[in-house]
Amino acid sequence: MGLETMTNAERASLTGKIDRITARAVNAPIEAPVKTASGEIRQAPLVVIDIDTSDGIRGTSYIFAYTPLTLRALVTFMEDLGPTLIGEPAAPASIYKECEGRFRLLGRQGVVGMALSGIDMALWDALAKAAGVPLAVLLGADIAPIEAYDSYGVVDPKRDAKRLETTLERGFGAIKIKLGLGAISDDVHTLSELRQVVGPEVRIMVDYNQSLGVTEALERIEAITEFDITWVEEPVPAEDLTGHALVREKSPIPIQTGENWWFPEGAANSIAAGASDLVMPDLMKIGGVTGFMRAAAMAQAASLPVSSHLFIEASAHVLAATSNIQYLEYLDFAGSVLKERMLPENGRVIAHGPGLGLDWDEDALKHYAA
Ligand code: SMN
Ligand code: MG
Repeated sequence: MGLETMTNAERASLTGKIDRITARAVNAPIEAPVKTASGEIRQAPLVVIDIDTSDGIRGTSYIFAYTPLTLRALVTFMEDLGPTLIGEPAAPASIYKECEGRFRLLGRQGVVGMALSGIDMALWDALAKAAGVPLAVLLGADIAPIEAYDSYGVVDPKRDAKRLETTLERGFGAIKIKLGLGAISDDVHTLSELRQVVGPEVRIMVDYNQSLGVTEALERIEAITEFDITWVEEPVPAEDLTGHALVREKSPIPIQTGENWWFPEGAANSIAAGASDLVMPDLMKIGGVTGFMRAAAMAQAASLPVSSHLFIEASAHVLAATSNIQYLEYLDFAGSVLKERMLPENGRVIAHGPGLGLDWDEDALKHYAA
């Protein structure tokens, strides 16, 4: 059937139309709590999204709710939004554009943006499955190993020695830890011990999770510079772009931000403000695969290396299709409810498919249902 004989709906999508959108809430266990200067994550409240299309394809994704308190809101919103999309072509860029218009007055931050990003990821999963390829291949990329860093919360190098040993055995060449919970002397002590455990070659990144003001951030950065730190992440509140830029201006260590950008517009504002040296969009806040690829293009144009945030499976696909990449953040939140956890090989991860490569363990999803 040639293009001229297709109806608009057929032309718009490889997978037919959206037949059904379902959302399931789970509280998935994680390997270890993630303690940060701005709160602690002890489990992974997730919403698993399934989109069934008229061509019999099921696209699936998940979003991370941060706290169980948002699970019901996310599921309810998706249960109300889903029926309004039934019959639309299962075409992610078109749905992205349509929902941009629909939520223009409300704005797409928070629950709305999280849900729309999850729907986008599930639609791209469906599209790649329809083409019978991993998403990275559909995005035009060759599947190659991507360097990852092992992402921790607040660490006590002595108490966590076993875990750190496993990190090194898995071949990670980089580790991220959280700082800022205690005094500057605590940051220095932690890094001094960590450097002794991992040695001089392993790269160390630190994440203050938005907990500081500009002055204190610069004081803490000065105190930790001796430990050869690869980046300082979100030293000040995410939305304080001026504050990020002021720290960046004086910091001898590169500043990293992006996990809290909402949609490509958030990326554009941060890049325009010169807020950071490095960027790490979060697939769930940046607008899914569609939003990530657009934000990554902006970063490349501004010569800012791109890393990912959470969502290790989908991030492996979008980073494979991004030119100026730095690291995939290895912090596995969905592994306990997947048939197979995505594991690193020699400190690298490889995207697998078809689609995003998410194969749910239905028994585990039922067991951990919220
Ligand atoms: C982080 C944020 C939210 C949940 C877990 C971890 C952290 C990171 O900011 O960069 O990993
Ligand atoms: Mg962070």
